[in-house]
Amino acid sequence: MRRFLLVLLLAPSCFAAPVESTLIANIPGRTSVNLSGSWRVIVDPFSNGQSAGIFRDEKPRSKGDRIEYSFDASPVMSVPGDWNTQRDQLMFYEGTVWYRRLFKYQKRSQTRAFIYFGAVNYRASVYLNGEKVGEHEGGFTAFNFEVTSLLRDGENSLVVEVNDTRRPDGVPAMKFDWWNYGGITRAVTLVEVPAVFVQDYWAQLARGSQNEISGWVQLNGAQAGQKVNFEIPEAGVRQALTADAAGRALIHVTAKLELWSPEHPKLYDVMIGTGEEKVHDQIGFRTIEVQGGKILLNGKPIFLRGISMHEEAPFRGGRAFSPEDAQTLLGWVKDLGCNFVRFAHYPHNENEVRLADRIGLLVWSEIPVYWDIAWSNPATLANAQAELRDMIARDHNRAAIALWSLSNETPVNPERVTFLKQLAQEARELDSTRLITCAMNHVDKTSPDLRTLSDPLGEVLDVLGINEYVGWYEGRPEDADKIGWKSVWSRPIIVSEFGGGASFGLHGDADERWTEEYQNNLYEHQLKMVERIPNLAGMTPWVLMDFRSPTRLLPGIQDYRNRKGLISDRGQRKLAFYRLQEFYRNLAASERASH
Ligand code: GCB
Repeated sequence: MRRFLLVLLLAPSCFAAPVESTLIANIPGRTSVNLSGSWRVIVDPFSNGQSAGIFRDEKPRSKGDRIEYSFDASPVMSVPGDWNTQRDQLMFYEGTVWYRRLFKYQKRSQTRAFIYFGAVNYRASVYLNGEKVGEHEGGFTAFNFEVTSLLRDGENSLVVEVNDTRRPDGVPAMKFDWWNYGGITRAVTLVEVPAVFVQDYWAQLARGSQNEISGWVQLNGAQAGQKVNFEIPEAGVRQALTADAAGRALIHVTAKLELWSPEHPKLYDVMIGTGEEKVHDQIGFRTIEVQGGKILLNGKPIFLRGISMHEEAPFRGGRAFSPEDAQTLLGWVKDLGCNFVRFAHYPHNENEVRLADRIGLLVWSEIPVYWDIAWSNPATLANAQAELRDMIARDHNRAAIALWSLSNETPVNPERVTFLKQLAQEARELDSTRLITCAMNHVDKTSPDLRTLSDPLGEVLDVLGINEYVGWYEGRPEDADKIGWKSVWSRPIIVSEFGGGASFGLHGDADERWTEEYQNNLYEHQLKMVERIPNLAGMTPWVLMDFRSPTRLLPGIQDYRNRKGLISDRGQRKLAFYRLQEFYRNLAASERASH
């Protein structure tokens, strides 16, 4: 009894211990059945479906049977896709929606099957043929469950209960400046693998080296001694590896490689295979490190010409998920003259990250530890740890990813510092090759014209992100001319946000809020100020495109949209777009001239 009590008392810290990711890497490179398309949905505002047994997906067997739901008689919705923008009535809806997809399957011996979800916002409970398969919390990370033994020959019913109610212990919690798009927002896939399969792998340059690839392959279902091949044919790499009892085989190989960079986004075809399976991926190799106040890419200082963006679809609105959405959004980023993009404020879909790899954009990827969350709650920490782990697990082979960001604009208090320090340590344990950052917004106003960054969090970060809104939330754009900046940490700084709102097509004087001229003038003054920040290594102004937010209430101007976009949600470019474009193009030209 005593021992039991002790276990209970210790439970919170046990709960917070990191757990290995179970994600299957590289879904695009696997044999799979796409379960996207039309799903039947039942909107369940009072979450009555559990007691009604909706997950069983039953039909009355006789005319006297009482079954108070019917998927067959319910309307359909597209998956992937949020529910808010698929039905007018659901624009402001937060709650439960049940989804069902029927699919045919033919079982084969020696084949295992997993259901993989790109993302479901925010909680998902998954059932196959009436049996519970698993649960997941967190709206922007992928997850998978093995369903081999639950699959039937013939028709199968996959039911997902989705709930996007905001929660005080959630990540993010109760308040955030973006739309709480609910639903199965990324693709659903039935992945087929052999009994022993390549679950994950890691192949990147060892920290500080330009020719040593180090990493591992993680097999699932393997015995010690299982052979795995690791090949990069174009670089002449061919290694036969042997897995240990945990199914892990270590990669360590030297090769002469063309290094990946935004100007030369070289990707190699990499093959990882056992006798039964060959997994192909396209991987780039580069180093990213910090030296004093500089960020070095492949050993040379780089200035990160960036922009922040949400994962919101241009033109049609709603969550972006498709390769076409990614093409449009990142096409604009490229056109702006960027070599860098901040995926705010949560891990974006894999199409975006893979496209960044192909077209040469370095990426800041972030977990939604945003504003205030329950810093002292062990369950919240465990959830943030899981989101961090799964963000890293999905994208750790992408050369584009330069920075993992742990948080955005969090209040300075001891519980928050403890929480984020723990995440920083874990991020480093999970990935020693990338830089760790946070977007911070607390500065000491030592004198009216001097801002000092002294947030204690700075101590554990490689790169300091600063969000500042001089000229918008604070004073007038001209105030930027006299403001100087200091940091107590001699680390590279990225101005991770600055900006101001403008309604596309609204013109007026430069001192008239909401006009394109005001926004343009703000960029004019901000660009001069940020250049004076010591150790400035890059910037990602706020924000590429106008986006929906429930906190933006001004009729006629905002209409529930944050208007700080350089481009409207209809794709129209505002004056400030051209101002920043000119600034970035000049910067790039002078860098080329000095090389
Ligand atoms: C911020 C937040 C961002 C908001 C932005 C704004 O500081 O990081 O999520 O959308 O300001 O527009 O106020």
